Amino acid sequence: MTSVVNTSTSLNKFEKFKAEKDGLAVKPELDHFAQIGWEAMDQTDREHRLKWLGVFFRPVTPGKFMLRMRTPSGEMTSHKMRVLAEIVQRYGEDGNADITTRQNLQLRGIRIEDIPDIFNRLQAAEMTSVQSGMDNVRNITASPVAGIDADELIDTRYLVQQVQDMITNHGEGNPEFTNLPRKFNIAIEGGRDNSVHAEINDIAFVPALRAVEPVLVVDDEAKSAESVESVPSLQLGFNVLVGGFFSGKRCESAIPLDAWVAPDDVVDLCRAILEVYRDHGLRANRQKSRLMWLIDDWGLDRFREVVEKRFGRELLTAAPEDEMAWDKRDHIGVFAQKQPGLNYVGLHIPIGRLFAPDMFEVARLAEVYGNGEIRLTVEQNLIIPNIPNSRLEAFLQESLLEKFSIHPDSLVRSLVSCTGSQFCNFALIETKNRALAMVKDLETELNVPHPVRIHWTGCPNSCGQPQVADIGFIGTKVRKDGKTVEGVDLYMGGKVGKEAQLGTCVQKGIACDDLKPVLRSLLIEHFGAHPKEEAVT
Ligand code: SRM
Ligand code: SF4
Repeated sequence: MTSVVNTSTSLNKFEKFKAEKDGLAVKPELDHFAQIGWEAMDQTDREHRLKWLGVFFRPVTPGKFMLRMRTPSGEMTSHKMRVLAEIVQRYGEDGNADITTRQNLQLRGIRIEDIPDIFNRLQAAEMTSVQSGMDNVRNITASPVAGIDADELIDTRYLVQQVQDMITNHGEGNPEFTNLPRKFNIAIEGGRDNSVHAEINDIAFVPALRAVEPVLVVDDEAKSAESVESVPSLQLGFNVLVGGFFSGKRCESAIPLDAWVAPDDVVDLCRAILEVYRDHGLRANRQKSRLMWLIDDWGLDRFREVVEKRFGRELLTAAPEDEMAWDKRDHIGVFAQKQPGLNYVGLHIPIGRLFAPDMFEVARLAEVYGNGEIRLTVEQNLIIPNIPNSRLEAFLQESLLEKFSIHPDSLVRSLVSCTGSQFCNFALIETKNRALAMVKDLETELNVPHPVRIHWTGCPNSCGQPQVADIGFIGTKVRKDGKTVEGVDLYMGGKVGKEAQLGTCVQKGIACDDLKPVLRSLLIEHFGAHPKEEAVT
């Protein structure tokens, strides 16, 4: 079945080109594109439709494309990492890879003439980049320590994979879901600490215990007919949240659908919600097309009813409480796994940026000390799991840990940044390098007792999730000394974990050149930082 597209005349330009030719239709044309080169390609194919395959034309670096992977649950292997390292290695200084805020990888420097070969390599390594951009479901996130966390409730990795397989037809591309009204985010949390930022996804599954079908229990002691009673059994499943999103015009936390599903129903519920969104989502104005706009339009009750109909069976009401009871962890450092004698080690990757030699080295360490597994986090860091106690000391002596520390300083530790103007044409400011330089500078001046989550994002699209941060910066342009210069709007108060809430704008239009002292004062006034010389005296 292909998607049902609204044919109203008020279609915006994106809807028009999608109706003319589906994004996936460029897949069989890749050899041709490789032969003719990027300059000779049809502009819409090059700048838009290729994103259905995860290939992003970068107007900032024309001819050097970005390739956005799909990394369900942030799960990688040393083999996959090596394949990606080989891909970026061939582009020399242009080649690198960023860990993204959806625990995913984006490769840079890619030439269109290499795409057919790259896609063959990805397929051989069981990787895909399909449907990772534009009006598709993005990388599906989960706890980065799923399956190894001693305190986890549900290992959700198989569910994440099944949902991805349903949406992408096992990585081949699935025209059923390639014409959504807009992008779509799904997260499936199985731990206690909301490691996925559930509240900022269009659909989030959060672990919850619910009483289901009463069962008959015989009281063995009394062994009488009267002692037979009906008690509900508690089952671990998920409460469902819907409609969370950030956009330039509006940011909303997801709201409860008042539904609970057993793990076995997760795939079907995702399908039902996606079909409802695809067939009824608003398509006239791209600024008003995300799922929450449909929920607003219909009201939550009607939305739930229509979803239930598609789901094809009764949706149970939500469990009264979910099980996300912990503060959020950042996973940096050494942690015992649920498997006795094994450890996972979280490495801090400054602003998420990796180069080919780093990637080869990460792959080597994962193989030599662990079992080859690697995990990515939404904080743009990575984890090497399955390191036996006996190998831990040797692992911690490896020189890569000098670059990717397990005990970074408090400011750099929780620093997150979107791509910014180095590669992104939406950017109003440079982010990654500036963010890193500023906190490094401040770390030489201040003692900061606890990690402070500072998130930078280059424009109001909020890819760097500034609203979940203790301190968030959104790039903007400001006037200073009669000139237009790079600046930021300052956000504060984002809370993550059990009672997550979005931060709000507390100050607008600070020129980046004036920002360091502002940040310094915030750290001293709100986060217990002390100037270093003061601490000494
Ligand atoms: Fe994003 C568009 C980068 C996570 C909201 N995002 C873009 C584009 C594709 C714009 C473009 O074509 O240049 C950026 C690519 C720049 C580049 O070259 O890297 C871009 N977004 C990113 C990444 C790489 C930021 C990062 O450094 O980690 C993240 C990739 C995630 C992934 O692996 O798929 C990324 N973007 C997000 C998030 C955070 C999240 O998902 O938790 C958001 C906010 C949450 C949300 O979507 O509700 C986000 N990106 C946007 C938006 C605003 C969406 C909207 O509804 O208006 C855009 C613009 C758009 O879609 O029109 C956008
Ligand atoms: Fe680009 Fe803006 Fe997203 Fe940063 S927030 S990656 S500048 S679209």
